[in-house]
Amino acid sequence: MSGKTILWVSCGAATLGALAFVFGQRIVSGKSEPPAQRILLRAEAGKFNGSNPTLEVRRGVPVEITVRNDEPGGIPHDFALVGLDLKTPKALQPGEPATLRFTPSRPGEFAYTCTLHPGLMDGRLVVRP
Ligand SMILES: [Cu+2]
Repeated sequence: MSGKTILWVSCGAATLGALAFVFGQRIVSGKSEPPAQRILLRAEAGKFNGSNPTLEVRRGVPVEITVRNDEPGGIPHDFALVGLDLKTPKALQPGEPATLRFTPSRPGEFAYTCTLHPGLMDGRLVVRP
């Protein structure tokens, strides 16, 4: 496989991951309530969604991040948004989900991680203005 092909394959996988997982918007009936920005992160094979994707959300719009441990073999994971002081209440055992809800009040970039596997499950959350 040439270097060019490898690059194309990894770009394709990253794009698919971003499309599949970053935005799942819910339609609500009331005009005053903005739709929540819903994100599903599956912890599997020591990564979130296969590639620790950059998550993009908008300031002032509620966010729901559901983290599910899909790791076979009894390895626990958690999820923390560094700098936003948000974390799953405990380590998640295989098959266990947890949902974090918050409304970002300022734009910026924040690191996310699994505190049990630092350096392996690290990514970024970007809050757009
Ligand atoms: Cu982990």
